[in-house]
Amino acid sequence: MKQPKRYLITAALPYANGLKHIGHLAGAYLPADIYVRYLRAQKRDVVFVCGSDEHGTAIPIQATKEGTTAQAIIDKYHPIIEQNFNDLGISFDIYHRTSSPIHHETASEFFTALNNKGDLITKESEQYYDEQSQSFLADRYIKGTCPNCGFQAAYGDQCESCGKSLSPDELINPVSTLSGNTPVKKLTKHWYLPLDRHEDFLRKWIIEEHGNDWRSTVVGQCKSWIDGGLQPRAVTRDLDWGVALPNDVEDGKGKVLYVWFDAPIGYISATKQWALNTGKDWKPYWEDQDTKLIHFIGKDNIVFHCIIFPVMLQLHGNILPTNVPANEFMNLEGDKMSTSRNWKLEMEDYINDFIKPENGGSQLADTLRYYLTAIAPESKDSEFTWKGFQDANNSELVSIFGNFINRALVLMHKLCNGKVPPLHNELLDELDHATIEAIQQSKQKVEQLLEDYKFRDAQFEVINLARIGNQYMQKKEPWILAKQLESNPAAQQLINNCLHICLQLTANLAILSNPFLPFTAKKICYLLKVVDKILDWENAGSMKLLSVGYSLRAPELLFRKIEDEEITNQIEKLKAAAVNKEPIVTTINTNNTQSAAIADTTSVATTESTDKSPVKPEIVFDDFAKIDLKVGTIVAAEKVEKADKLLKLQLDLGFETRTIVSGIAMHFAPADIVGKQVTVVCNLAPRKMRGIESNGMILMAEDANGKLHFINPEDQINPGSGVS
Ligand code: B3M
Ligand code: ZN
Repeated sequence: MKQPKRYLITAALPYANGLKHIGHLAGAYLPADIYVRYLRAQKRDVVFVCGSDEHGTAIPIQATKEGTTAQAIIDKYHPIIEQNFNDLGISFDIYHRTSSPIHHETASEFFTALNNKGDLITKESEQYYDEQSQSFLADRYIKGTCPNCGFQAAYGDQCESCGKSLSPDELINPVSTLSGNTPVKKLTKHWYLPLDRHEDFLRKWIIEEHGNDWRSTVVGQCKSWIDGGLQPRAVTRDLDWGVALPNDVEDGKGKVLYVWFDAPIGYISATKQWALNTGKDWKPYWEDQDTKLIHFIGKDNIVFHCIIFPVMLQLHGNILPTNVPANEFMNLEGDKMSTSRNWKLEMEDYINDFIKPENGGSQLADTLRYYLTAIAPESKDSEFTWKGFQDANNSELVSIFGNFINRALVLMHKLCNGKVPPLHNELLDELDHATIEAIQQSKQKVEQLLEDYKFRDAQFEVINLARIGNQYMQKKEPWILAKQLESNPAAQQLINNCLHICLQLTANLAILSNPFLPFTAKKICYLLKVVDKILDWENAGSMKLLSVGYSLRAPELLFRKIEDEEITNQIEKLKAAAVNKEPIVTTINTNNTQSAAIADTTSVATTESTDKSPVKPEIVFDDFAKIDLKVGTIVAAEKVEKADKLLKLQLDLGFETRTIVSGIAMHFAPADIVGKQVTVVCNLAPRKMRGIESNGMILMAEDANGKLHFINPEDQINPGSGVS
């Protein structure tokens, strides 16, 4: 196979609107990093770019939630995310920002180039406009009733209750989240990328050229997009946050590029910045056909990387991606990972709980890398469980990989004077030969799997070599041979052979594991007293990595055991932090408009976030007065089938008894709460949960550990009494 001249590897640019979780890590960054580390070890010319995606409505929306500005949000999250990646060994050559001037310039020029060539079309259309805040409303700023399921707080682009994608026009009773008013329709002009013009090109390029070498999940998704007929796609927005349209564009004032137009261009601007930093030329990476461009992403980004961006690249005269090895999703303990429901493990949390020096140090970064790769969702969704994490660590990394290397070093110190023993070729038996052969063949196997983006299988081959080493040592039993030394001095030669092979195998493990477990590989080099240069891929398979007579360091444990208690704590923490799906009342505050209280299922304060102000933004009395609070008595409670977290309650409100579904099942047994009084939000819009209509919400206090407590009148009072 002919090698390309250079590689450009990208990993999806994470939105700088919050911390990222291990689903993100497993989806894009970790496989990309493994691939890049492998290419670097191969001495290939490779650049690995990534950075924060700092535009789109996600950023100002988060700013509203945190009561601050969009700029403050990106300035807060960009460095944290970058540091988190670094702590987990993700080795970008540059972690850039789309808010940088070089990116704004690059994206703006890209737009101009396409626009001037007639590759974009313009259309006028009526869009929702908020007269009070005098702005057009992005999809996320409009809420209304979902036409599909009746959920009353669906967004203009998606219903979070039934998952259906929507357009703002489909919402029943749309409301602007900026003012709480009904928006009006107003004419506006936008620029579109006419994807329909490029169907033939896409079909040929994806289905014919790459139908066999790209993942079937990726090709399948593209095919269904193309078969469904491609539509012109708007690439501009009426928004005040993003890359402004160039000044000379007629009617472009007040408009910005759609975030999905500018974000992938972020790969190009990041490459430019990298080139500036290193004195290199960025152009061949995006213009020379002999560059292999690989986008690592999660499956929700496929259409952007396989259809929209390639069309843009093609029109702009850039190279196209060689492959887009998108991953499916990783679930967590039986449920989809979700930021809004706080059902996730953030990189930051893992780092604090496991990687901080007092908790285990960088080796524990490798443990996470190992487990995430072992369960990588390469062809279908997979599942992270804490038990699985513990097992992978304890029974594979500790018992197989770490144990083998540790025993090899201990025995070498004990039986060979702390030096690499010689190999007595004439005494090698079948098992020795088979083991040497396994070492030599591992390189080829791991290499082929990595070239095919099969990271899960590739890592399996590495651990398998350690397993072979373990079995080999177990069969050779050098410690038994040692006991025979007095009666049979020739036994020393057999001991030498065994440990020589085990030590060469150890050095090979360092090379082969390096892309996956970089901290471990480094530590093995330290123990073997060899320089990192040994990790060059071409050295894999060699039986001459350690010279005879070379003295090695005393062993140190590579991995520590993960205790049951740590696992139980993590599971408890996860459950305590999870947000039930019940609507809660949040206040959305905007700079120049009056606040409006609206039901929101996503903007929920989590028990753990330390980054929020202790008090929500100020509201006026009228806002508070809209909420009808009454005391209710729980007269019946039962579990909701197939929903761990939900209880179905009957609340006596004096004037009526009504059903409320509440996410408190993890905290209270139904029998224990019947008869108790609670405060009820009575005028919250009804909402269906698991097929049961919930008519209101009960209020509870939540302590720092996520435990819920009743807040009720000191003495029983008449149900239906007002709370104010
Ligand atoms: N920020 C979406 C995401 O994080 C988006 C990726 C951009 S890649 C150019 O899923
Ligand atoms: Zn719906």
